[in-house]
Amino acid sequence: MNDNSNKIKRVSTPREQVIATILKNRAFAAQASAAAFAPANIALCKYWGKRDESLNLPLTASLSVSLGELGTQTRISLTESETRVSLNGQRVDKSAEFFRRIEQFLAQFPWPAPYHFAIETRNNIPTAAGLASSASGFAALVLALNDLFGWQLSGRELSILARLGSGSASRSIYTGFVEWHAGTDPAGLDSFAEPLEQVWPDLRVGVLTLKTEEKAISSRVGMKRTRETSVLYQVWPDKVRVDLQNLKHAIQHRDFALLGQSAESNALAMHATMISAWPPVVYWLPESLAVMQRIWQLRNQGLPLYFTMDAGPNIKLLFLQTHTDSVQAAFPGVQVVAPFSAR
Ligand code: 2P0
Repeated sequence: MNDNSNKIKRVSTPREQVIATILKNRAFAAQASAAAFAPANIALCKYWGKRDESLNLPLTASLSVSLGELGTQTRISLTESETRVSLNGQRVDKSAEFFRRIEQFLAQFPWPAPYHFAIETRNNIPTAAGLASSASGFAALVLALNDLFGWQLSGRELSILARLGSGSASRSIYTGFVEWHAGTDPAGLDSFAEPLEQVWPDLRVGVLTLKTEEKAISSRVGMKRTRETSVLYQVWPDKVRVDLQNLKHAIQHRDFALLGQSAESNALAMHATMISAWPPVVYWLPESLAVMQRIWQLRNQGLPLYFTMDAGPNIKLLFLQTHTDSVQAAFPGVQVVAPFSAR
């Protein structure tokens, strides 16, 4: 072993360089504690596939709607001793994946001294059930850090930091309809989310939780495998381009049929790319398909009801406020969310 080995300065990673760029000239004087909420978000046009894995840079743009009061509340403070994390009131073991992801994320910041944190995080959505809890989790953490240190970062900077924790977290910095621009910069300084100005007070999202256990294949692994092995993935960017354009048109003109069809078709196309990956990535359960078939049946009978799905078996229904009773009658367990109602 070379005696000089421990004197060689470690080369900073691309992530550390991006974080250092964003935090250049920012002070690190912490207040006692800070807390922030970030909403979960459901993509109407999905993020599926990265052009850069180390920076969570997507191959395509995506567009989401946030889930109102469903999301993550995080309180953070500095501690003298080691970093502690609690999730929903339970201390998280240091060896747990949840702890390690937070610890690794924080380790990339240019702290002036070895800081330790006490982090209390609460999700009111099932963790890792395909309901985007890592998105609201990293967004809430970044918002809380910004508050703790008084950095006063812009929305764009917050979105980039959150993206480094989890891609979809870039969108959870905002409420309402949010577009995440793919960007072309190798460092990803142009890959951030922005809110759309339009609101749609009558829009409803119905969360149908069919399974709350952790999934066998993480989205990170699933999207990498899909990009590398699925022949259908080649047409995914074209599909996204069309759906994104139609979704924006639908939002602008409150054309619900166009919104529903674009979102449902986008989700099914994403799942088609996964199913054709090798080994196949299949998140559907028999119950998922049964729900889809019921939705198609109801729609044939005249109910304007559509759905979207993420990297899990759960289904999110899309409908308008006026059809809430019919949807609840058909799906008694549904949790109805009004993304644009006042909090
Ligand atoms: C989305 N998903 O747009 C898509 C649809 C899942 C299916 O964003 O590796 O947890 O942390 O960037 O953000 C889930 O992916 O992945 C996701 P990483 P992330 O909501």
